Amino acid sequence: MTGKLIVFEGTEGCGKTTQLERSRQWLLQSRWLPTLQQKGLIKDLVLTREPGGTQLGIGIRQLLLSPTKEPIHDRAELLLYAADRAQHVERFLRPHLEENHLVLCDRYTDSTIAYQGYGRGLDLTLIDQLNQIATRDLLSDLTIWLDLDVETGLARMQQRGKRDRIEQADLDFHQRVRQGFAHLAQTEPQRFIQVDARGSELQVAERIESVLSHSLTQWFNLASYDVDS
Ligand code: T5A
Repeated sequence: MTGKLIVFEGTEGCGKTTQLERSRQWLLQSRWLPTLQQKGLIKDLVLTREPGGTQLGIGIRQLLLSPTKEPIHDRAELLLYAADRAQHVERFLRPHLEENHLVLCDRYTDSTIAYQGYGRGLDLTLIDQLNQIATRDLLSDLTIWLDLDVETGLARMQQRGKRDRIEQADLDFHQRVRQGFAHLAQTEPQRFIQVDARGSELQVAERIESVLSHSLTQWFNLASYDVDS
């Protein structure tokens, strides 16, 4: 696999979708992407998300996030996220990574550990096994965890309007999810990087850019003067 998979994670309203788009713009404008392309290291940049990165996934996303009359059982929820991921890995992620793409993805396996594992309390070993089945061991190369207190994030979502089924869960649930991400940052500090998501969009973007520059330089063995930023 020659491309790189960069994932953005965090609790509700932490700003991942906003920052994913800002990172895309920065990679283009800072000349990181053109430089990597000129050197034949990367073919192109693509953006995607979970759930909902494929046609099948769009349907699954609807099932998962729309408020329902019949409560969705926690194990059914877990399996729906796994089904979305299996399709996404085989139909989108692997093909793009095999063709040398830089892939920016809004959520991936760590969300299942945090939400279904820490949030819902499902067995973490079972979740690891399911993630392995769904991904055939495709891990992210880098995960950027935008860490924000859950009250601020939920208030942002409230301001934006109607909240989806998972956002409607109680505050304790979201606190446990944040603890799940904190645990991942402690246990996998090379792959799972905590970024302070407080402050303005610009301030957060600059923190992310510094993490991205560091990883890209390492992966592609570049010196800073190689990139005309
Ligand atoms: N899920 C997902 C699981 O339970 N298990 C899994 O395995 C997976 C893959 C997915 C849901 O599914 C769950 C997690 C989620 O509940 P989603 O689309 O990822 O759904 O849902 P959200 O996390 O809710 O994503 P959103 O796009 O809705 O929110 P973001 O990405 O956190 O935040 P963003 O960028 O949209 O910003 C939210 C608001 O804040 C403002 C923005 O303008 C926007 O209004 N904002 C800021 N305001 C002030 N200062 C800043 N720095 C700001 N940055 C953004």
